[in-house]
Amino acid sequence: MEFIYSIFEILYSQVLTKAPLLLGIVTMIGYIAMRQSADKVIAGTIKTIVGFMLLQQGASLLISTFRPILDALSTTYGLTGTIIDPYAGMMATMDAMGDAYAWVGYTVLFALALNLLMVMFKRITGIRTVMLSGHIMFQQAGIFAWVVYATMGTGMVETVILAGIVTALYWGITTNMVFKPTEELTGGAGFSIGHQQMFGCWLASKVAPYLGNKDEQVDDVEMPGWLKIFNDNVAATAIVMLVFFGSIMLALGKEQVTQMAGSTHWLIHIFNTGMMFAVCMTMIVQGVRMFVAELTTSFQGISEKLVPGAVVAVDCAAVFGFAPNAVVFGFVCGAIGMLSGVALLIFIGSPYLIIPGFIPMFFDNAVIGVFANHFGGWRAAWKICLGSGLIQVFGSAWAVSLAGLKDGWLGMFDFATIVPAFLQGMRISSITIVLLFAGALVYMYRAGKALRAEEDAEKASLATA
Ligand code: ASC
Repeated sequence: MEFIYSIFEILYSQVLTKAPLLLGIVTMIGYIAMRQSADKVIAGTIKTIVGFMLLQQGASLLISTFRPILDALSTTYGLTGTIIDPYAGMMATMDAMGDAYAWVGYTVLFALALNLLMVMFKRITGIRTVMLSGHIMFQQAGIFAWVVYATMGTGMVETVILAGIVTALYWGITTNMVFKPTEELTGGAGFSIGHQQMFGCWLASKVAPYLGNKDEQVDDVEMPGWLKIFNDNVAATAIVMLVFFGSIMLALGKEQVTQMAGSTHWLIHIFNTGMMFAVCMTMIVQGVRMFVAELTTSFQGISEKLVPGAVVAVDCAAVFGFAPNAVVFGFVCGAIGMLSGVALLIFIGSPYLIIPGFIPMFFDNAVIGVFANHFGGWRAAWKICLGSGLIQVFGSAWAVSLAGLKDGWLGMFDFATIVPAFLQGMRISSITIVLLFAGALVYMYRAGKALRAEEDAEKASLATA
């Protein structure tokens, strides 16, 4: 048992959850199948790896620069409540579970093994996507393990098995649901989203056509006069974020900003911070373009020459390059929704107060904005993102009231919607878990049927070609 665990652990931590390496391997296999020359195979593989690493560096620089600013805002104004942030949620589960937190590692590995099994039997399960964002998998499995442990009082083996199944169903089904919309958005790049708001993105893609017009994309809006500057993505990001974070920093007061600025003048520091957002976004967009260009071509090789196989589900920032202005637009509308949500919670005297963290505020609303914009243009995007911001706050307050994790909650869209709904069900009766499994089986039955039809049609067309 120990031995199998160690082998799987190495595979998991060194290859499966190293998205750049894994995508590099996918590109390489695709190009080899297409019988490309050695230089093309090597250059394509390297550009996939470097592109994805660039995306990851941009995202982590964004988080390390902007998270402290939002945190400082709540400290300065003495807001006490539950911070919604995936890492704060992870710390809260660690504290709550104590020594039992070690079970989370087993839950991740068991859930990943189940997800891989679902894909191996994809003609039956209909699931072709594997969740591979390693840092996120721990955050999510921790929440599910805690829910099972706390509501059912189970021991290690039962907790790992039940939480592992729930986690695997969440990964497999939601990444699979969002695969088709992601394909449409990326023009067939061959990956899916494996993050924290797959249900949210799928929902946005379904609702958006009713709320706006697909032909009015954020990136295509023609601005009049000097406002034309907003048609340029770098300028638009820098200006919008300078105003947004500039206002927050001014609200912190000169003294605190001077302290944050170190040897730089506080006004220059505010200016630099606004520009920094555009720096990070440029890194992400450039990285996305680099690896998507390679992956899209090589993926044709995989699906034409080899049997269409598993699809990797990766970080949500992977779609940011497809509509950079929608990213900024979605973020701003979502942030307005979240801040209004907090004001409303205070106004109604809610016993559960939520402190918005930067990660849900930016990454969730930005990616939901990209989907909403693609399927319903800017009119759908502002409505959906305003709504998603409100939902993140209210849904998280709902989750916190049920989960008993007051110090931190994951807070991303799916964890403010489907997870509190599951928690509410579990509070009413443990039968909920049986209902969940039944629902999952129905989904897989239907998805399996659709996938078999699709694969058989593809095979038939290849045979005639
Ligand atoms: C998350 C999380 C992060 C970011 C990152 C965005 O949910 O835990 O570190 O989003 O994955 O690129």
